[in-house]
Amino acid sequence: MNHKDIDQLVQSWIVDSATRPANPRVRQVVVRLVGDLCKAIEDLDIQPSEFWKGLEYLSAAGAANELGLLAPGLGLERFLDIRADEAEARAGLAGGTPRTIEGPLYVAGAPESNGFARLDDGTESAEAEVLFMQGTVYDRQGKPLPGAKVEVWHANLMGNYSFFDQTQSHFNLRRTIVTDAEGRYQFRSIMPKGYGCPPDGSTQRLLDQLGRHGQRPAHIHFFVSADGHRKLTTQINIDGDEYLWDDFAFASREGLVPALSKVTDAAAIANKDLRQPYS
Ligand code: MBD
Ligand code: FE
Repeated sequence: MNHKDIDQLVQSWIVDSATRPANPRVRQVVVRLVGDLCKAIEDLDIQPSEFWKGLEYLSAAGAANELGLLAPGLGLERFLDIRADEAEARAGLAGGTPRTIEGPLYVAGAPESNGFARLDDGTESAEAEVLFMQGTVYDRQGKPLPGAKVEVWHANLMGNYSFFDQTQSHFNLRRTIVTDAEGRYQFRSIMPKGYGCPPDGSTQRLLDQLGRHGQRPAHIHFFVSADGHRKLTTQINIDGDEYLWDDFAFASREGLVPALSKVTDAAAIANKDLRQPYS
């Protein structure tokens, strides 16, 4: 069947047969998606057995709560960000720290503190490298922004996130830091390891069929928000990670790989108050 006939068929089924008030936006989106799916079935000669296999796949992915992992793995979440960048550029609002994807592992309600927080609960201190990070939140005019909320979350040494990994304490490696009078935040944590999709999960099963891995480089997530300002969703990547520019979720961007400085000298560590590093 040609595409025009498919469009007519879908129109007759979904639009013309409506006898009750409809949600126009939902109808518009559904008509488009069903039409596109029928065209793909036609063009690719998708067999009924393949169609049902696809439905079973999506059901299993949903039942395992993996749709939020599948979306970034297929580049869909990154695509939303590309569009958001384009919209900002059109509005003349480009600039500042680049955005990147949120991913499926944020949890609201992390403990809040002013200026500084320690993120880790200490359970991996024996094996982990200590990590300090500091920064300043600026408004669009480049003025430091006191009282901004910096929400931070990242994985542990196993690449796992608290709550999703029930072996971790609640809100381990998750904090909200309110910027100080100079717009600054700082935190102490552990150097995270990269995340890998559950090896037997739905997302990895599909990635295997595509010949792709399911790894992310080590990274730290941020929401930055303040009244009267747009919210920034972003991440930083840890430089040197083997997956730095080979992220299964396509979240790596220029400008989101900060310079690291490694402090190994015991005396320097002992003498330096790493919580007050501003000059
Ligand atoms: C993650 O930790 C993540 O940040 C994304 C985007 C997808 C899967 C796991
Ligand atoms: Fe993550």
